Amino acid sequence: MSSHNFTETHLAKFREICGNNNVVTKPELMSAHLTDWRKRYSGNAIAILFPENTSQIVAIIKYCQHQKVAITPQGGNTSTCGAATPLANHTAPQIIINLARMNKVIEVDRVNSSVTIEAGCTLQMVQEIAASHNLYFPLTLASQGTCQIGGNLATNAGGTQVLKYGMMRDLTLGLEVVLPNGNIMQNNHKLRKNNTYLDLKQIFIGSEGTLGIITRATLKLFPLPVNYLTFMLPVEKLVTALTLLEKLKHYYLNNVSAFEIIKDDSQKLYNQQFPDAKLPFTANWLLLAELEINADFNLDNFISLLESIGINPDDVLIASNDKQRRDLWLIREHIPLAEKAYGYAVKHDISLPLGKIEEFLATSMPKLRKIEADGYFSIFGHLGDGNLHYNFGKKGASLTDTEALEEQVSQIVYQDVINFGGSIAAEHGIGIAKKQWFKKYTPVENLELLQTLKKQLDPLNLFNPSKIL
Ligand code: FAD
Ligand code: S2G
Ligand code: ZN
Repeated sequence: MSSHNFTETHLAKFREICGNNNVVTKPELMSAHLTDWRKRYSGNAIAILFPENTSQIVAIIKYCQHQKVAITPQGGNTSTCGAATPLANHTAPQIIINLARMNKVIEVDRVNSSVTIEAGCTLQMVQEIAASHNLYFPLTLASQGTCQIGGNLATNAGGTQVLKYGMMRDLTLGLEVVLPNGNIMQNNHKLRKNNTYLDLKQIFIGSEGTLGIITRATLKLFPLPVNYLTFMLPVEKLVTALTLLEKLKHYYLNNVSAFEIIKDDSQKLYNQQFPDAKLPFTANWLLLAELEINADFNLDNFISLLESIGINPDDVLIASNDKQRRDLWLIREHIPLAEKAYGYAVKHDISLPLGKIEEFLATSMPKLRKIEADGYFSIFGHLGDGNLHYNFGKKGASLTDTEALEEQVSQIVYQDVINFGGSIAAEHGIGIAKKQWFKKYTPVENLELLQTLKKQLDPLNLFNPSKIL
């Protein structure tokens, strides 16, 4: 049979399983799903499937196993490392399975402080559902309107509230996963304690679509914060910010919920791309931090804490109402958008022990400057977690320029990160973008164990083939 007929046979089967209107083949409807958010990677697929329930996914996967059709699971397609993009001219036929039509909220259990949802719910939907029950789901990403909980789980997403609430891994109680052999891994409980041997859900959190499809989850909910103290502060040296962080954590314990920084070059890009939304001030670093506070918060104590480490309270911009608080957060959320609007950059999502960050920057920046004298350093991110988005761009570089730069720059950055005991992938995952560096810097024993696990679960290598490993 010709490959065209094979395709027609596959499509007919997929339509039979999940209905005509849930099998998309029109190029104009497929295109947005075939390239990544940064427009760095693109691939092809014979169709995009939007199954409506777990049993349809089981039937699709069993058929794909039998016919050796590769599968790229997809959520909101906001991956920044090409993890949700099918490969270009892959030998076997491939499909995308997008969970968008599996977006039911199954249960909000107030007493248990948990919510059970289908994986296709967007992060924003879960945040809103929690708030409607006067509860809080703390995962906060600038992509929250689009990204799905399934993708957040498969990438173990982080974001701006990790400092207090942890990453997706820490926010999850239970998971339902359809395995590559079509079996359903039942682990979708709502218990905070369930110590029955290995915690299977943790194998799939961060698996980036390579070990099966996450179809349901039960997530932790938290008390809705009563109020916030949100402030922006210009700092010359990161050590000032880190000293402040230590003081705040000591005094306010676990209520320091966000601690973000923005470097001067990122501020310039922001001012250039969003001229009418001017920054309140510019400095070597801008710190945007937030405390969760309640009625007994005393502003004078906060001011004297600042003064105790030599910070002039007049330099601090404190949000006096919710609108000002939102405006400060919008600045932070728009930094990646400003970068994207400006052009391509060699991007890194790295983490380091907090005490090593300044030394790392002092070591790596001069080397990069040597490669590209007028390159810009757009550095921003989650300082409280030691997680920097460390992006190096050449003014107005094209994609090919950037790709040429990438090899040299990333080699320097990642080697220095490793030398300082850091990670080359703090929260975004590996995908395609970091595959070579992941292989280079992961101990061979670990790689062998990961490959054994992958081969056991997906012997035909049909799930997100050629990503990560
Ligand atoms: P997709 O991009 O669709 O897929 C991501 C990976 O998950 C792929 O490997 C895919 O195969 C797999 N996958 C998707 N759904 C499933 C499923 N149901 N079962 C199994 N595998 C699945 N990330 C952070 O961690 N912190 C941030 O602060 C942050 N900020 C961002 C800001 C912007 C503006 C953008 C564009 C992205 C940002 N991201 C951030 C990256 C991205 O939003 C996250 O990685 C997010 O979790 C991806 O979710 P998604 O639904 O878009 O997944
Ligand atoms: C963030 C966004 C993705 C990027 O805003 O914290 O994770 O552009 C990033 O690096
Ligand atoms: Zn981030």
